[in-house]
Amino acid sequence: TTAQIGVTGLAVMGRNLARNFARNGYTVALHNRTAARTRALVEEFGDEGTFVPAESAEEFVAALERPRRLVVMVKAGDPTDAVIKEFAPLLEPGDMIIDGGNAHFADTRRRERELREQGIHFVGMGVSGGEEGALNGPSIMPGGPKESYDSLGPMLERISAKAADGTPCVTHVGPDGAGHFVKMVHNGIEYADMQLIGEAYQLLRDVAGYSPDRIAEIFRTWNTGRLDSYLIEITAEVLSHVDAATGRPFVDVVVDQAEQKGTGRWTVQIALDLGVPVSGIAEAVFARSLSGHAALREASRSLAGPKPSPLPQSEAAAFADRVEQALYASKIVSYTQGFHEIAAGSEEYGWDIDLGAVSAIWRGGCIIRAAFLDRIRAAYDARPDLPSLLSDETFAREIAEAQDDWREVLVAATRQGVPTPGFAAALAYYDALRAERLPAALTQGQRDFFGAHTYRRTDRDGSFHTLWGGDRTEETA
Ligand code: NBP
Repeated sequence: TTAQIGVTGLAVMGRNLARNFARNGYTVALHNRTAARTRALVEEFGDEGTFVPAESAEEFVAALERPRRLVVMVKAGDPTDAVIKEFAPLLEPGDMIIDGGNAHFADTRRRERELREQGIHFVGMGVSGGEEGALNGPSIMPGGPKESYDSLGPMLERISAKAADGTPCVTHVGPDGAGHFVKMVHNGIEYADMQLIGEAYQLLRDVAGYSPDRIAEIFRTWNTGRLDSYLIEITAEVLSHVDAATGRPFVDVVVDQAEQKGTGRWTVQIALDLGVPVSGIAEAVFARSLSGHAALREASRSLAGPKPSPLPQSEAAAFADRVEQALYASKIVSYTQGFHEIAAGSEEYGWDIDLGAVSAIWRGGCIIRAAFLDRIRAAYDARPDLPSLLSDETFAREIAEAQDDWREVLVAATRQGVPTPGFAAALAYYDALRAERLPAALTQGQRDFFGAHTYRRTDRDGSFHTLWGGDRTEETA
């Protein structure tokens, strides 16, 4: 039997992706460094479709129809290079290596360049949706040579998630590292979404004085409105879960130190390199790292703060409505920042990424899937050169309607000492963009004072320097 596609790396993601291909009628070659995993897959799920298990790399490659489509689902980093090194010599021009791991896009660019010399098409493919998505339909973000998408695309469209309107959640994102870049920013936005939800929860708990169970109900209600999304839905599930061992709310027995695997951090690192302000995403990454500094937090516990004073219950419901406004407005800002980063990456690397298409493929399958993404797509469809999501009339109007509540929520948070770095960073970004004048003018003056770095004037062209140490006359630089 010849297989239409092969998957090497059969841990949770690879195994489920292989099953997804097989369930959709494709013959799937299977390979894993440790052959026991390959055998286990066939034993457990062999009846789901047609699998061709292979023990050696040679056997695996020989099982694939040409041009070969070889999906790599191993741990990102050195293992990916090891696998490429093992398989590339066995492949022929026109064959494809499809890396579905969470690779750094710079690694993908390097690998694509190296393999291109050999005529091998390297497709860096972002996959989102976790193990459940891999099995039942993920959101897929493939990059690499456009021609590889001609034969690979239809297969990915079959196995991908479908948006509510039936469109497959996959598109050719752009050349070389474009797919992994977009997956990276997806994860950065996911961090921000989760942080904002976390802050909303904490405010409802500490300021509104609600129990986790009551907050779960509020999230369920929100999930029927404009915040309708996978993350809001699972938040309600987690908050209403009761720990079997203690009978307490599950959220109260979990250690409050958040972990991370690195894609959020990359989003911020790359944003710094590109000079894109992603302050909301950065605060989300920092909030996770702060939570993990156990000793520092322990040592800081006695620092002064306001006395806890939850609102009278008669005011709690109105406050919850305000939190919804703050959450929604902050979410618009996070996505504005994330899409700005994608636009900047696309510009820097010449990827020509269609931002509307990116929002469209995030509507289903992935962790940030949400009704909201339809609106973003509509905004970019209406105006592909939209300089910022905040310049879209609908989003601008919604924020205008939310902003009083957003500010009130931050006032309450500040007064009661509830940390809300995500809400606050989002509002500061919004206000900075709105500002007629920024203190950056003063910064320029300081820089010119201590370093003769020069400044520009509002009333004339050119660069200027003031003789600060002398008679303070101005000269043209
Ligand atoms: P892991 O990231 O845990 O990787 C385990 C797999 O890598 C096994 O098949 C293992 O083979 C193989 N492997 C390693 Br480790 N080193 C190898 C080497 N030197 N040569 C060959 N194979 C090697 O698996 P996962 O959680 O299924 O994730 C797979 C990829 O998908 C990762 O890049 C991950 O970042 C990405 N991803 C994961 C999720 C998720 O929700 N988990 C979501 C989206 C993307 P062995 O069996 O012989 O040890």
